[in-house]
Amino acid sequence: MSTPQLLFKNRRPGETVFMEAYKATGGYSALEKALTKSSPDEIRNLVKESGLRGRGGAGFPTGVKWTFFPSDAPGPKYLVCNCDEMEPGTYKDGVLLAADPHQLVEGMILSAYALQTDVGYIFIRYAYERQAEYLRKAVEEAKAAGYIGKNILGSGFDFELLVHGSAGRYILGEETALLNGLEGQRPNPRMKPPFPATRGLFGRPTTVNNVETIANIPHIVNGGALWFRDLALTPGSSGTKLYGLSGHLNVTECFELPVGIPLREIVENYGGGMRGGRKFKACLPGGASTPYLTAEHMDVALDFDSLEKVDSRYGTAGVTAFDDQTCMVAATLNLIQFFARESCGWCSPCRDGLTMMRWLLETIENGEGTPEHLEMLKDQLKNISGNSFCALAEGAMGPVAGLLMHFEQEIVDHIEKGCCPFRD
Ligand code: L3W
Ligand code: SF4
Repeated sequence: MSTPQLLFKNRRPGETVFMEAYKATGGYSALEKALTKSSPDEIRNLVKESGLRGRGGAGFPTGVKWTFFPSDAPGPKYLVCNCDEMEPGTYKDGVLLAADPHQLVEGMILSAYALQTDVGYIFIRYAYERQAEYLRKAVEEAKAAGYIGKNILGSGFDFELLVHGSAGRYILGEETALLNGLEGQRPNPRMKPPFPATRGLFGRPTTVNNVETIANIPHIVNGGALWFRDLALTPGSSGTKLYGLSGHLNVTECFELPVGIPLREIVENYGGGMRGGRKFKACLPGGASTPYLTAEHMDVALDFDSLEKVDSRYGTAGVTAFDDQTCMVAATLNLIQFFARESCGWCSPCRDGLTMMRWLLETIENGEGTPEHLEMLKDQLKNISGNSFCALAEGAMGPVAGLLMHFEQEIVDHIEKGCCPFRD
């Protein structure tokens, strides 16, 4: 049975859907329905009952997050969409926005109505110039149609939506660094608590949600909570998910598939198997900060709970696959080089710990490692885990933990042979 296409309903290769085509397939019907028939409380309850969990990596239940937002508090309050997608192996939001930007715009207006806030920002990755241009056009079209502005559809609800470009560093995707960036400050992460829900942009209550999360809201309003839950394949999960495939697969595309689909289906059916007829060795299931899965995990369901049970994470569902000729030390080094470069330098477990980790992995990969280096790698993993100021360093430990959990023997082989066993 094929998966119902919600988010990719209007996706056509090389095309972008704007107002006329978006409306022709039911676009803005959820907004019209909500603003004329439902109270903000009813929309908030619907999202809670739908079981929607954040699609940006952490999987926090969206409806629960919205209950933290003090909708009745006087003064300015903000809704911010995190579109600073820069996690290696994660590109789903970029694909979604290149195909159908109005989905996010409609989702932002609906979410703002549910939260009762009158200003929204879409904070978009520096490199997503094309998507930013499409979004700005979609916002202008929505204004012209009376969906953004004063007294929207005669409901008395006002909403202003702004598109703001990011500065091009990974840390800006961390929600509090993003808020500093949006304020024009240096994007260091902020201490949590207070969470943005109580003290966010310009010190005011703010909800930060991912693009895919918000794009799901019009579909939940139209289809209902139960329908949305039933789209997932595993109990306790809900909805579809955008799976961005990359690495050594024959097909490296982005697919909309149910939450809970087994890894085997992703690799063998959608990914078309491994390139060159090689064997599957491992994958990052949800972006660069999630621990590896191996061939033993082929029948594991890809959802938040199932992946935690095997000591990994669902993350962003950006699945990067590695074949049996991949050196997992080199693959992990590549990721740590990225995280070490992108560290904001604010706290020493990350700034110094990732630098040390990069050096240890380089030493082992170059065949200069000793058993002491392996012990130091394990020590660094312990020292960094749970001790960094924000989630960047914690996330960077995902692949290192996976390396030690599943491929420690490969490290030992490097040390014993005095070279990388995968290099000629
Ligand atoms: C109010 C409480 N709000 C939690 C909110 C919090 C946030 C959300 C989740 O990291 C992960 C990271 C990456 N009162 C609250 C509360 N909240 N308790 O809930 O919070 P948290 O801290 O669990 O996660 P986070 O800091 O948002 C995100 C991982 O995602 N990841 C990253 C991908 C990066 C990108 C990118 O390119 N930008 O997508 C992938 O796996 O490692 O662990 O809103 O405020 N009591
Ligand atoms: Fe900065 Fe890294 Fe510390 Fe986060 S963990 S505050 S990115 S130094």
